[in-house]
Amino acid sequence: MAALAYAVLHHRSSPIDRAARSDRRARFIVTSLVVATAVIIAGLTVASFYTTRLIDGIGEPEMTVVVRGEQWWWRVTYLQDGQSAFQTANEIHIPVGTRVRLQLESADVVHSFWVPSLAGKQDLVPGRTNTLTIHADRPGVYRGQCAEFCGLQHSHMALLVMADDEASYRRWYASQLAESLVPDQPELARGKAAFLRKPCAACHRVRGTTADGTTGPDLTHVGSRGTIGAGLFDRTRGTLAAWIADPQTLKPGNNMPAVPLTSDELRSVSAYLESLK
Ligand code: HEC
Ligand SMILES: [Cu+2]
Repeated sequence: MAALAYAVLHHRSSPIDRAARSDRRARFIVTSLVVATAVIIAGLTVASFYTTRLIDGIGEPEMTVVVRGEQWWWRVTYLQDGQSAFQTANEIHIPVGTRVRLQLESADVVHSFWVPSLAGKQDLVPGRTNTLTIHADRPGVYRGQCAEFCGLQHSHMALLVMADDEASYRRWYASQLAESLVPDQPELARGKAAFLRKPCAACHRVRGTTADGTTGPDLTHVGSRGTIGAGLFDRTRGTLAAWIADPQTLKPGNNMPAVPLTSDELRSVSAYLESLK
């Protein structure tokens, strides 16, 4: 704008300029358009500044959740006294009306946390911690999406923020804090044994068992999640089986290889995971 103003005021005169200058109407139009543009842009800048402040400055956060972007899912860690209390994936439960600070990190490339109904975008940058404070006035499920192209399955990197009323949030928190359910049926016990015998346990943690891998999502309470594969499917026994049988066709390039299982193992492992409420 400054350069334009300089050019308008200090131009060298030429026959065309002189003709234009004599045309007061043209001059009036140019001037008013320049002024109008400047006023509009300045107005938007001020509005954007105060809106951002309003979103960020909703007060001191009352709790912190660590969200780590991974290709292509969200690792969510709840803290207690600064230590990890439990982990979940792709679904962040928050108590309604509470200011929650998200500590945003990345395991690999730049991702961007974006839940349009709750806050603006914030990048997750490897080697750096960014923060974003969110706050839901009404209970409900708020859908989010990675907003920075982060590789092949970027579009399958969705997340859900579930804003629960205080009582349901407390119930959910207590259930997540608990160790995994002990199978009470032969099929589930077979599923658990197969899960622990196969490479699954090297990548996934199921607290209360010997499975202690951290490459993939924590599955201690995978049966309590609404979705799997970062919003790819609703979580049912069928989608769990489909995912385990062939993750590379359903989400090509993702970091879970297909592990060969017999049909009985596939059935019982899916039933076992489904039972992990
Ligand atoms: C080499 C590591 C690795 C192995 C082995 C592995 N997984 Fe995974 N698993 C992953 C990763 C990484 C994801 C996340 C993929 C994504 O959403 O992009 C995942 C996702 C999942 C999910 C979806 C969880 C959710 O909340 O979205 C389930 C269920 C699952 N794995 C079960 C299994 C089972 C059962 C086995 C063994 C038959 C197994 N995995 C073997 C790495 C692994
Ligand atoms: Cu991403």
